[in-house]
Amino acid sequence: MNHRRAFFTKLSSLSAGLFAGRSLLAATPGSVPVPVTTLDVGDLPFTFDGAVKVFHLVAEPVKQVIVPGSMGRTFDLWGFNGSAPGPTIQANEGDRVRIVFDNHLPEATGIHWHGLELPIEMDGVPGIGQKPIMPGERFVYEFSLQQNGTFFYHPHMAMQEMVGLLGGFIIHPKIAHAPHVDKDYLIALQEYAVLPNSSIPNSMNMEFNWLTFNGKSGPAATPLVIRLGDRVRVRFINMGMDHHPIHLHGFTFWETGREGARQQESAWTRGNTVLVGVAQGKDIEFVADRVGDWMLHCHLPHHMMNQMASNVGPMTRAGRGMGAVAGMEEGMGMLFVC
Ligand SMILES: [Cu+2]
Repeated sequence: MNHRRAFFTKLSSLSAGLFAGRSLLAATPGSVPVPVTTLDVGDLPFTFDGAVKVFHLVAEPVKQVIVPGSMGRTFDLWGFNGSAPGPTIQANEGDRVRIVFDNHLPEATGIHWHGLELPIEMDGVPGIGQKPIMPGERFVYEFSLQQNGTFFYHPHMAMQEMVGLLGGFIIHPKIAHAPHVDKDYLIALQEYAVLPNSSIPNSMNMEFNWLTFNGKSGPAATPLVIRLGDRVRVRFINMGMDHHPIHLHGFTFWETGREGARQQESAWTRGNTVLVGVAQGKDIEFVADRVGDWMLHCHLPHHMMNQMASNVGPMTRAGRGMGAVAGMEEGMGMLFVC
């Protein structure tokens, strides 16, 4: 059995009655968009002030369990509202949103709404549209949403993104895109440079040895559980140092959207690997027409093996080499022990 700590998440396609046989182009005009699910993270709650949706976002140090258990890892990151990535903001095209932001970080920041068309004062770039938000300070963002699509939020201060500060921002269209999807998921891709005897990311490193899907690495990422016959959309967002070729086993998908825009159907492309570039979002859709536990993973070799940078050990090398959570002393240069 291969005990390599491969990064992956499983996509379980479960049999549940008859396969409906939906065609790819079957549309449901006027249907309401299904909510987006961000497994292992959840949504940022909101209240109403009149017609304004009010969210409360807090940037703060967090302890993020990347892989639980005695062989697992917990990282000291910066996140939002208790997790890294932060909770997903979901709203509708045409909404007015107010985001009350509190900076509980030990340094100044500003929150950028990546891809949103809004006034310069709301763009979240300290020193240009607004003053830096100092530790302990509050800043209130408020703007109207005139687009729909897959967006995200992150600080616009050097390297704060590389220690966890990212969150999804989904704007639903007034009428669901056709064809209707049964499941809609968001997966936030983040990567960290954390050596075996540390819990703090080195944001200046150029070798990022941990990749996370919604803050978890394999085998801890929660599977996407899908019924046989479901049409599924998966949205990826990437805020890291690498572009991630995300590969899906067993299915051929359509790439239907990219950051901030649904593509016209004539521009959709067919494939099984979607390259999610830095600062990009990509939407894919497919029909789950066969059962199984299907892999969904980044295909960069280092990103299939967490903590690849300085150790490959007994988990992959028949009892020799270094365990995935041992010290640096035992591990350097053990790649070709066999
Ligand atoms: Cu990758």
